[in-house]
Amino acid sequence: MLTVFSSSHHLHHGKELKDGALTPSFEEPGRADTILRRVRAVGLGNVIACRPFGLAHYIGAHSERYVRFLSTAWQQWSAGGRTSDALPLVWPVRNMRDDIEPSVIEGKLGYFSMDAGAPITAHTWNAVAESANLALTGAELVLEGARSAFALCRPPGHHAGREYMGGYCYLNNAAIAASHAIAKGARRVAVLDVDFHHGNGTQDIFYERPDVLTVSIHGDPSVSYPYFSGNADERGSHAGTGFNLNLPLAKGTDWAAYTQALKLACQAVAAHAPDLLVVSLGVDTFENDPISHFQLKSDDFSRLGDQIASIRCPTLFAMEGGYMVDEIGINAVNVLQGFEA
Ligand code: SP5
Ligand code: ZN
Repeated sequence: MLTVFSSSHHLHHGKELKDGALTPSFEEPGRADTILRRVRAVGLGNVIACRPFGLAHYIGAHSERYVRFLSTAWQQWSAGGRTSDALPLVWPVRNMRDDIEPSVIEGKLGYFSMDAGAPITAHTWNAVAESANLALTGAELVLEGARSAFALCRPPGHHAGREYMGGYCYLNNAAIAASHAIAKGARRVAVLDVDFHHGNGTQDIFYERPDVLTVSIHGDPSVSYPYFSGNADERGSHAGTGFNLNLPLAKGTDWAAYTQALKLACQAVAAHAPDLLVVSLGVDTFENDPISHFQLKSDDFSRLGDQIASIRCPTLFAMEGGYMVDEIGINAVNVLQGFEA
């Protein structure tokens, strides 16, 4: 399997609030570097650079005004001389005006975010755009006939909605890849999200569409981030009704319980008969993940890859979360090797 990688991800490492203190984000450069080392160590296949894409390729999955905000946010934030990370501090909630985009950056940050977990630094946009380009490149490789490809995306994407960032995510790499596949002639696409956290952004982007099936297995939102999305009764709306499947699981879920949900997920994907499957590959389901609460072991990730392969569909893996950096390479690549075995 080819891996698509860019060292541009080093341009981004922001800060997040942890127990009330601003500290370096769990979503850090060592994550992608560790995975790349493992890809090379096991000889998964060649590592290639991404093809050139531009802003127009991000619109569709996202709105034009959101892409404009993201690509210019640092410039506006730093114009007055600020050098610290740009972070939102106010959001439109129930009964407030969410239909008027504020004209100043302090307002825009809240308008286009779901939380304060997506810090914008001086070169964040470069890393974000390149991460999406990795997924776009991977999608093209699979559409051109490869059985599978691995987009080693960083920053991740699945919490980013049509018009918002959050949860370490800015552009939704998997959704951008899925949209590109449809634009290139795919009739149906499925996104299977196995990150510990609900793929709320991907759900948001395709919620009213029947051509892109979205399936997510994740920690029950009553006790797990992102809290406000990911319940089983969110099934899609309008023409998309029945084309979103959420499989929330309890804290402490181990492989025995996980594999049952995964079976249902794979059945739903297979029934959709997609021309392309995009896997949002988070390995924060690992037992030692510092911010998540499932109990998968490193060997379970090989089984996960094997089960995904049994769908028998051209598959793009796009990297999402996973914060136990020491073992992120083993766990992520175990999925890919399990898929190929
Ligand atoms: C892509 C992805 O996996 N995003 C996850 C975003 C999670 N954001 C909430 C993090 C909460 C961290 N709490 C730290 C507790 C440490 N004891
Ligand atoms: Zn996650």
